[in-house]
Amino acid sequence: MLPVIALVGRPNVGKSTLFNRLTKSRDALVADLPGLTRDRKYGEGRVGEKDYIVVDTGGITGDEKGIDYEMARQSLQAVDEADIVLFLVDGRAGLNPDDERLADYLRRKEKECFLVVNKTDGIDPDVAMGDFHGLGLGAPTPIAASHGRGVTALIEYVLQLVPDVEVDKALADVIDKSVKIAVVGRPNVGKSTLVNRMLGEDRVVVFDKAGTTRDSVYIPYERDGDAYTLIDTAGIRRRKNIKEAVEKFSIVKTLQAVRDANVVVVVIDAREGVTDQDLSMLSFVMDTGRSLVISLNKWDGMDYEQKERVREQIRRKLEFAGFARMHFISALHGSGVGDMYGSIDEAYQCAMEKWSTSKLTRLLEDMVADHQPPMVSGRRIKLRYAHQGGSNPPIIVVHGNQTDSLPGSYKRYLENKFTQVLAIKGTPVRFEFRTGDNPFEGKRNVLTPRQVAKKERQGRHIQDLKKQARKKSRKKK
Ligand SMILES: Nc1nc2c(ncn2[C@@H]2O[C@H](COP(=O)(O)OP(=O)(O)OP(=O)(O)O)[C@@H](O)[C@H]2O)c(=O)[nH]1
Ligand SMILES: [Mg+2]
Repeated sequence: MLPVIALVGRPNVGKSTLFNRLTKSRDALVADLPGLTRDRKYGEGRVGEKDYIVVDTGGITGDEKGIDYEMARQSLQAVDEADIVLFLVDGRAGLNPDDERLADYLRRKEKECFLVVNKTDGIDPDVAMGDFHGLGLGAPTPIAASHGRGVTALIEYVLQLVPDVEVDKALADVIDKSVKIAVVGRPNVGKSTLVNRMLGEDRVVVFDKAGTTRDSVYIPYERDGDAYTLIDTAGIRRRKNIKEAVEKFSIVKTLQAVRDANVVVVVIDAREGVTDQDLSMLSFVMDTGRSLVISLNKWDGMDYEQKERVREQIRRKLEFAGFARMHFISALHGSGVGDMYGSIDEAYQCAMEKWSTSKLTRLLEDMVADHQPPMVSGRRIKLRYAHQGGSNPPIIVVHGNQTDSLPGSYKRYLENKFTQVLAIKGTPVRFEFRTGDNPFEGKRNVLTPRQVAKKERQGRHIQDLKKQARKKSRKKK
């Protein structure tokens, strides 16, 4: 599970600058997810081999009232979800009463909290930090977020303090061998009800101490002899508590669960229709490349017109997730829930499938024979072979010449054809087009004097042959 680092501090101290720097090395997976105000941003970062989630929060003073109070509360919630809090202050502005108020708040939290003095570029760090020792949060660390100075060392240091999650070896083994399913969706779409339905009466609990991995609950079980693990993001632990349990929505848990899963079930409340938040959840899952099953819940008790309206919405809005199977279910009554397993299994198989290079290359050759790639400045684009570059999601790498010039329409032709012929369903497929290293590229062939002489001789010889041929044909006439 990824450690979570939250950035907090009063306005303008450089939190977003630091956030951007930390997520820069990756495609910033900036999640615009349900429950997210404009003021919290989640991204993934990496130092060395270590991945982490970083949360940017809106600046707070600790003295907010009214609407501002609500916003501040949201920022502070990020603190609760984090493993590590970086409390940023401005080394140029010096100590500020707001800093003191926030420090006070953070001191009372039992969190690993680090005091970070930003904007120390071009000033004496010791002088800049002098003010802040008194905040009672330990020795400050100087950085310059906008220049990246001190940033990597800081992150490496704090990450190493996050204790490795203690996972029972036996449990980890069981989970590893199973199909990991995350059930996600915005609040109140019925995730907990669905999770319990999916577990069902006839499940075999294969591990008694289920759910020991920090916040999210991992429930390994067997169904018809197949091994699954449900990653529960809704925070429901025991069956009997279901009724009282208030679903606690957590973006961090959602991000972590999606990342850990093989197959993600996105639950949408059919009665509410397909909302923007559902769409951002879907595109987030698609960005991670996980397999996807879409479940439209609360399908029971909807009248014909309502159902038609939702169907129409789906056609319009969910086209971009067309690779995913869709299920109309009632988690409450259980209708349609069992059928989801067929799609989950299929999506998992397809995501994990291995294809040989010879098979993929043969398919590529067939496709090229059916429909040639276009010419580019007088030369035909050549596609030579294809190989598999990864799974979950499957990656198909097509090698050739001038692949940079392949038009989008031709790429789509290949992508659709591969997906169709390999019968891939339920998982996105990634395609890469690479121009092979041509060992002669960029090197002018410089001939040695002997080669030049030889070439001339050959040239003369060819001229002679041509002359003779012309003479012959004249004689014939
Ligand atoms: N000189 C210097 N300026 C910086 C540094 N980091 C950030 N800044 C500047 O400080 C200003 C505020 O930076 P932001 O990253 O937007 O601050 P923030 O904490 O996200 O602000 P809010 O979101 O409003 O709370 C910008 O003009 C940045 O360019 C730094 O290391 N050195
Ligand atoms: Mg900001």
